[in-house]
Order: sequence, then structure tokens, then C-alpha cells
Amino acid sequence: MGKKLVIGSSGQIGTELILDLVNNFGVNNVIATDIKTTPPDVIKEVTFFTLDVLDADKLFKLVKEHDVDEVYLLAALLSATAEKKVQPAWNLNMNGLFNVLDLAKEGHVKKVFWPSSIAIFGASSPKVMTPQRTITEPSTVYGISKLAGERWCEYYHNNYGVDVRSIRYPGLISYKSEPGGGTTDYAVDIFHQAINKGIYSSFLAQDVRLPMMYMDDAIRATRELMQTDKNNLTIRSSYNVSGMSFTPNEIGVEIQKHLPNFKLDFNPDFRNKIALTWPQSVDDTLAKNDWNWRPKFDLEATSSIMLKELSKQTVIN
Ligand code: AKB
Repeated sequence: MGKKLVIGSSGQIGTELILDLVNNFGVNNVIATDIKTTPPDVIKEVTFFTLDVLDADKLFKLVKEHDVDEVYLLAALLSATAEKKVQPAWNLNMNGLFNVLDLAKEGHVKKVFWPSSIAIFGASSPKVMTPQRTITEPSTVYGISKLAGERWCEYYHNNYGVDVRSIRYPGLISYKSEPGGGTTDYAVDIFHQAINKGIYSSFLAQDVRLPMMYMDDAIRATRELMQTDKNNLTIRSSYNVSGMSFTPNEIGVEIQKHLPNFKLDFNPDFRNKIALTWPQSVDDTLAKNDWNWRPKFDLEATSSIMLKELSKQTVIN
């Protein structure tokens, strides 16, 4: 068995994906890389290298020297940050992907995972139960880069036989690692602030509904997709996957069931405009049919876990 290489391993998804890969394949079969020079404490047992995915030579050497056969490319600038760093975001999100796809095209790695996002949809897409295939006119740099990336993944699969697999992640909720630079980040921040301050000011308006997913579901979806027989996959751009959908007001009410004094107010900023162009829910029938995708966590379960786990961290800190 070759090794699994995670690029962007210190981010919100990367940290938890590393833990899952270590559990399933053993610590000696996983390599963590990130542009940051030191890995987070929770993954410090794993072999780690500093890597900028735009450095194609260093990436190639790492893959060869460590006998890598699977790459998880998570390095990207997310929706809110990308609006402020337009060219760097486009450069990282596109050329990072090309560097990895080209390695697979040349036969140096067998399988690639690359995340897309609900951000590929835009204001003209249907909002409720957004289909797998529909109008996609994203209006953010991030959304444009993810949509272009999807087309390239499908192109590399169809023309060069590259085994690349992808999920359109919704907003992800986790306690082991924090998100950074996304429009859906409020749904993690709110738990931290509820515990630490008892009050949260949401940068999305109270009734903006977005698709979300608890991190355990997102990681399991990733693993299940990667382990599915390639003949079952009918989508080589990226799969819609559904977890739950809620508004800032609804998550606030859920938190108040645990913390009755929690106060929530609303100060929408530029991220609200982005959120208004995204789906409220997505239709993931193809993921269900092709690789038996089933979410396990709803808002109630997610809120209980988040509050319980973050309270422990507060006590320890
Ligand atoms: C973001 O908010 O930018 C991301 C995403 C939905 O892809 N979390």
C-alpha cells in the first residue's frame, strides 16, 4: 500500500482527515503537509513536511521519496478571504489543483481527492434541493475557482483516465479545528462565543438558510467516496452531499436549549451577500445511489456535541 498525502493538513478539514486516515491506515501510511511550518498539536505524531502546493518540484519529490499513491488536496483560500485576495486565491485554487492532477496524469499517484463546494452555485441556481446538475453561475472568486476546478477534474478523468474524486462540501462544523476565511464560519464561531461570552453577533442575517454538515459526516463521506469501486461513480466533477440546513436564528434557538441565557444579534456584512447566492439545501440523490451516502448528524446532535466538547476545552484552557 502506498502512502496517503494530505496537502493543507493544518486546516479545518485537514486536521480531522489526518486523524481519520491514521485510524484507518496507520500512522506510518499518512503524511501531513501544510504551508504552515508547524502542525497542530492533535496531529503531531504524524510525519509532517512544510509544503506550498504551488511548488510542483517539491511536491513531486515528496510523492516519489515517500511512495505516495493517494493525494488529498485541501489547500485553498475560502470564499470570504478569496474576495479580498482575488489573484492569490485564483492562483492557489487553480494551479495547486493542476499540480496534483498532473502528477496523477503522469502516473505518479493513483487517486486524488479534491473538495469542491456549494459555492459553485450562484444566485440563478434553484435554492431549495439544488440539483446535482443545474444552472451554475457563481459570483465569488472562490465559487468560480471551484466550478472551474470541477470541470478540470472531469476533463482529466475523461481524457487522461485520472481517478479524481470530489464532494461539494457544505459549511462544516467542528470542534477539533477551526475554520478560516469562509462564509459558513459563523456556524462554528457561534459555539465558541456562546461558551466563552454568552453572546454572539452573527455576520449573516437571521433567516439566511445554508446547507451545513458536522465534520464527522464530512470525513466519513470523504472516506466512503474514496473507497467506492470506481465503476460505481457516475460523477467525476463533484458530488452534491447533504447533511442539514439551518439559519442563524435556528442555531441560536438550539444553543439556547443548552444555554438559556445565550444572546444572539445580527450584523450582516459582505458575507451575507455571498450566502444569499448559495443554496438553502442540496439534492444528493446521486451520492446516495452511487456510494450509499447517508448523513448521521442533524442540528440537534451537532449542537450537543459542539457545546459539550468546547466546554471541556474551555475548562482545560
Ligand atoms: C466557505 O464558506 O467558503 C466554505 C464553503 C461553503 O465552501 N465553508
